[in-house]
Amino acid sequence: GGDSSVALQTRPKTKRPPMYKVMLLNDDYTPMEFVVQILERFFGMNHSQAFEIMLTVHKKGVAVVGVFSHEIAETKVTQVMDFARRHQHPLQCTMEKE
Ligand code: NFA
Repeated sequence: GGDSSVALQTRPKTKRPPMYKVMLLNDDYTPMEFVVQILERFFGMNHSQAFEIMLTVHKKGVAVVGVFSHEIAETKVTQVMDFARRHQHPLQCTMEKE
């Protein structure tokens, strides 16, 4: 850093890998129970937790459904998008760095 392009290491590097929020987006067509099923199947929630998060997405438009490493987050997004497409529902799932 500075004028010399030498990094002055003032403290030990303990940087953790970035984590990614996985989010579900509301739409007008995907059945509520299908969203609940997704949250149970891919995010390990019980029915009560899943119903609560589904309602949050329904009412607020979006909700974080989990926080994962990049690789796991990508896998979750792909699993949800593939499952929704196979059932012909427009449900959208995205990820975003925390
Ligand atoms: N809004 C959808 C409905 O009324 C339910 C839904 C919830 C869809 C959460 C997507 C995400 N059928």
